[in-house]
Amino acid sequence: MSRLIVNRRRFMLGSAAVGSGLVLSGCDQFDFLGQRGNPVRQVMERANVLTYKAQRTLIGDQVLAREYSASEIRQGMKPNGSVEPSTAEYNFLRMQDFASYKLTIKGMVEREVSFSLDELRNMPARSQITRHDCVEGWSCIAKWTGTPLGPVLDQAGVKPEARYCVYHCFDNIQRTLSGDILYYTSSDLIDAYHPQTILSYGLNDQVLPVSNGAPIRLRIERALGYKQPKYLHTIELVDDLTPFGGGKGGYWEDNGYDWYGGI
Ligand SMILES: Nc1nc2c(c(=O)[nH]1)N[C@H]1C(S)=C(S)[C@@H](COP(=O)(O)O)O[C@H]1N2
Ligand SMILES: [Mo]
Repeated sequence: MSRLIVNRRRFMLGSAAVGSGLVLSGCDQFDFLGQRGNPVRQVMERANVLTYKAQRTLIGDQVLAREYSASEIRQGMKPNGSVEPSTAEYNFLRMQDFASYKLTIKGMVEREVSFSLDELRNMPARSQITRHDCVEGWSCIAKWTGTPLGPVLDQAGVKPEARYCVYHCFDNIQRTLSGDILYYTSSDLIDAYHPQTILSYGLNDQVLPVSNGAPIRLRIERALGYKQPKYLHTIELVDDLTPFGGGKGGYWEDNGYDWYGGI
């Protein structure tokens, strides 16, 4: 147990260092984390693995996130990050009310499969009222409706060597001289198959609005906000996260946030 406490302390030190970096250096806020040999980053990376293992051990695989009652929904879901993707591909789909949208499951699967919005809406549905926690320090309770991801993955047949799902999104979260950076994140298969992990198309009993990720956004209820990909179009099964983006398993993860992002 004392080892765990020591590791936790190191994790806190790592987070504190990142926090002050955010405040102090404005636009260059994440630059030091881009240097692979940076000692702060190394401490954080070790700490991330430790917290992941500690949380998995302490919390267990299938424990549910707390669900709330309808009376605890106090406001609309605050939109955050990308709220209106501007890529041509997304605008084209949006113009037709997502009639030609497809969610694709590919990578380490027996067969690549794609589903239209109607097909997803006709699959078994689940609703859950949960609290979304953003690392920026705000929370929102909202009702999410969608179809559980696990059975959808089963239709593709996940190969035994797959270890992660990479979630690819339509929105250009950042524009750089070398082109748009599209939002992505990833999870392990435990979170992908968790009973509350849903491909959500409904929010507070309405069709999911564009600002919150239409037509499909994933909910991984035991994880922080940045692990809840909006504007999702492809789920890729992989055994290695390093080939994607900056190699850390997600847009925010590439910029220094913890990969697991558990709460
Ligand atoms: N595609 C995409 N997904 C995303 C983001 C984003 O910018 N683009 N932002 C993330 C962050 S940091 C948060 S807090 C939530 C916000 O979701 P909301 O707009 O429904 O509140 O979405 C997450 N998923
Ligand atoms: Mo967030």
